[in-house]
Parts: sequence; C-alpha cells; structure tokens
Amino acid sequence: MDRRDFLLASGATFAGLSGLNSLLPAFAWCEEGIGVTRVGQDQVFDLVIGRTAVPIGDRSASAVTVNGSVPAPLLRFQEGETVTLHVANTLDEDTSIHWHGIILPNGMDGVPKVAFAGIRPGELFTYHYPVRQSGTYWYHSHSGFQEQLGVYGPLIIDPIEPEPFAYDREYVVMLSDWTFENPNDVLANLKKMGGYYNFQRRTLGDLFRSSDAGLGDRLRWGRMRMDATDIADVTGYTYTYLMNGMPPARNWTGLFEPGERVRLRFINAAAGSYFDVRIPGLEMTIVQADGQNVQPVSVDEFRIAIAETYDVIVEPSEDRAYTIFAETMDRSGYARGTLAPHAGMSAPIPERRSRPVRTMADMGMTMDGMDMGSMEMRGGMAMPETEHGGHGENASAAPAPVPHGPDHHGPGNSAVPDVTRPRLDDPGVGLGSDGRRVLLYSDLRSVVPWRDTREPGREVELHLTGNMERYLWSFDGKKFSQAPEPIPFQLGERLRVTFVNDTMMEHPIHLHGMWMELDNGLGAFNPRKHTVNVKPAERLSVLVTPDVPGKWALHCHILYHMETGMFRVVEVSNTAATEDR
Ligand SMILES: [Cu+2]
Repeated sequence: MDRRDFLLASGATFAGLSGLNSLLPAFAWCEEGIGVTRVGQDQVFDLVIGRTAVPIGDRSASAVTVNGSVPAPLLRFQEGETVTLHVANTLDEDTSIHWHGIILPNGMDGVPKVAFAGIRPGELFTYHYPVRQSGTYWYHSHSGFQEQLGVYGPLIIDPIEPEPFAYDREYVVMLSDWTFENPNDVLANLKKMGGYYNFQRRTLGDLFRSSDAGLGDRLRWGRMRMDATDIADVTGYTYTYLMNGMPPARNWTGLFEPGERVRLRFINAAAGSYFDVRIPGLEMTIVQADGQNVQPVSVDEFRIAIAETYDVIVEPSEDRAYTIFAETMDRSGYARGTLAPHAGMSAPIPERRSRPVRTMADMGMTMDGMDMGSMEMRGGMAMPETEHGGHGENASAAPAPVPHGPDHHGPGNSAVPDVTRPRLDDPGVGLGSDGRRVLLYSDLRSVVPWRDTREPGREVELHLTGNMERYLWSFDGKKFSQAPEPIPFQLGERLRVTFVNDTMMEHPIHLHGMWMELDNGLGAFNPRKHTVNVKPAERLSVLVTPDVPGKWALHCHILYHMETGMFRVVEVSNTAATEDR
C-alpha cells in the first residue's frame, strides 16, 4: 500500500470519528496552551482533505476538512528545516493547499492554474520546501469555496534566534465565519442583489425619522450603487462567527495563571468578515503583524483584516475571567472566547456597538470648498474627524488627496471617487471615536530594518474596482475571467506598487511569493506584510523586491470578491539583466 492509498484510506477513518470534541483539532482544546517543545528537523506531515460532518453550535454541518477537523490541525515548523507535506484528496473535486505568507519555490505555492495543476480527486500531492522565516501564519485551500467550507488551519514557525519579547504561554486564536448555506448560493444571492445580506441598510422610514433625508446624499449613494451602511457583503444573517472552530456559546477558553504573560496568535481565517478585537480589562501589546516582529504597540483594540495575523501579549494579573471579544466590522455579530484562571469561567460579553456609517473619506470626497449647506445635504454620514483617532508617531496632518484620472475602468466599475488619499492614520470605519486606543497601520514599525533600501525604479498603479449592484469585483475594471495579461515584475528590481481603492469597501489585498513592505513612512523600518487592508478611497503603497521567479497570485482575500474577479497573476521574470542587489 503506497502513501497515497494509505492516506486515502485513513481519510475514511477521520470521517468516521464522532463526538463533539474529537472533531476539533487538538490546539483548539489545548486549554493549557500550546506545548513549546521544539520539534525535530525536516518534519513530514500527512494531510487528508475530505468531507466531514462537524458540529457548529447545535447543528451538524457538512464541512470540507483537513484530517477531519475545522479548523485544520496546527502545523508547527522550525525555521531552518525543510518540510514535506503529503496532501491526499478524498473529495470528488479538485483541491489545493496554499501556505499563506510563506516565501517558497513557485511550484509549492499551491494556487491551481497559476503555478500548479491542483490536486485531483483520489490523488496525492507532495509539498516540499525549506522554511526560511518564522512567526504566525496559516494555510488554506485555494480551490473554489473550500476555504469557506472549513479548509483553513494555523501554521506556526519557531524562530532560530530568540524573539525580542517574552511570554509564559501561548494560544492560537483563529477567527472564522461559517454559513450553513452552500457558498454557491451565497454568491448567487449576492449576484441577484449586492445588499442581500445587509439588513442594516437604512430604510426610507429611517430617512424620514432622522433629519438626514438629504436628497443629494441619497442620489450620490445611488450613483455609487452603494449605501452608507454597506460595510460587509455577507453578514451575521447567515454567518456564525467562530473562535478556534467554536461559536460564541461554546466559549473557547484559554487558561492562565494570574501574572503570566500570555501570547495570543490571532489569525483571521474568515472568508468574508473583518473583526475588531478587544479584551475588556486588558491592554494588548502588539508584537507581530503577519508573522513579522514589530516594535511593541499597546492598544485597547485592533482591527484584523481577512488573512492578516497579529500576535499580542496580555498580562492578566487578576484571578478572574476576561472575554476575548471579536466583533465583526459591520457589528452584525461576534466571535467570543475567554481567558480564565480555571475552566468553566466566563466574563460579561460586551454590548455590540451600533453599525458604522460610511464617511465622506470613504466616498472619496474632498472637504475643500464645501459649505455647511452641502455638508447638511450629506448628513447622516459621519465626518472624518469624528472617526479619527490618529496617534501614530508619524501621523501626518492631512495626507494630500489625489484626483482620479480620466480612465474610469469601464462597465466593471460603477463609479470612481473624486479623490483618493493615504489613510494609514485612520483607524477605519466605526473605530476611533470612543476613546479606545486602536491600532493604526502607521503604528507598525519593523524590528529589523528592511534589507533592500534602494529607491523604487518604477511604480505599478492598480485600481481596486467593482460594482456592488451586479456584484462584480476586479482590478482596473477587468475581471480575472476576462484574461488580463499577467502583471510583469522583474526579478531583483525594486518596485513600488500603489493600490488605489475606487470602491467604497475595504479590500484585504494579498500578494503571493514575496513580501510587501507597507510604505507607512518609516523607511527601512516599514513593516513587512503579506496582506494589506486597503480602505475605501484609499491610496496605499507597498514596496516590493521580487526575488523568486514565476507566476504568483495577487488578489482580494474576500473569497467572494476573489471568485468574482478581483484576482490577477503577477509574473516575475528573469529575462532582463538585473541590477546588483
Ligand atoms: Cu475585495
């Protein structure tokens, strides 16, 4: 019996497991924290992807799983080793695993039809790559809607050098969203009506009740095919929000001894949900973003975009429980867990805040030349000032707005903002006005300086475009299915990539195969990221040094945006003579 046959046969065993607890991976139940035992060199992992009935709350769900659990098992690598991962497919459709944020050879990246054929039913694919980084990452399927259906798990890489912060125990806190609907139906509903799951839209009655019934406002939103309360496409109407695979009522719990320093490795593995995370009563010190060490920043709350990771240290000193509260950005629900000195304890669950409302900054409107009369007309939208919690040390006063060019990107884009501007000091919609200290992108400062300090030799500008009403998403107005040419990158060049968000939604943009150095003005100490959140009407730049040749995916990590077209291929080629590094 070869490995493939063995794994395919063992898949049946995973699926045959029953009982509530056995269907969660060990890390989700590890109330004592993750073991810190160093693992041996050059590990081999066996992963089997299949259909499994798993309990989500009181209901049984048909999930797509890795080794029978949601989330998938915790993989723990050691920096410097070479790992081998055998992935067997027991599904009746193709599958894949992508190692999110891992720098590796092109053929190991796991995106079907980009640099790899995918794993066909009944087949086994062996990933084999050297581990040259450390930190908190994750892995997930890059095939169809399998990620929404459960194929995501945490990936931790222990560093060779000691980390610049200390802690006594650690937990993974993996956030995700589950729907009992078939994700194909979710997409069909969104295509019928972009606001299908958005019952928080203001009704005509709301408009009459409040004094903000400005006709200009209404017409303006209509032109954008948006509403000021469109915050998320898919909401708590269909989603159950999970923390380590558990809905709020199951109350995932991590234990601590009072006085300990506890490291929490937050991973947003959701298909369509941003979370705002806080632990009432505890200050959180951010020490890592996207697996990369950052200078410690103490906050009361942070927003985690889809696919990002943040590592935080907390020091619960009291002998009591603390709620880990991860409220969705649209306030339609939350994931929740508890840090406690003993199992079975809980703390109060905070009230959900009221739904946020888009601002003029989200609409890409200028404040200049606007009298109070026209402001009243746009009443009902929060003014940017009230949303502003700027406390970044390099917070600039008023980033210059840039007018949109003449190309409006065709029918795939419903509207363009008048202006776009940097929003790195802006905590984001719904945050920053309640006195809490919220993490800003301008707070993220790398611990080690970036190696490549050359000025970028050229700039690639990419517009994030879409049409909410037709539920089409794209780059520069072109869906991936319209077969746009790959974006050419040269091996070893220094490149500025500027994302211009022409839409009124946030998009978490993920580039495979190379780091993006978020240009937040800190030069060599700009933070490295694998996923950058681009706010509505924002202009955000990253610096890139492509150092592995091949075709790499660049896409929005909102699964339904990626699937409808916000996806491109970047091709790193070695054809031209490259300068010395
Ligand atoms: Cu998107």
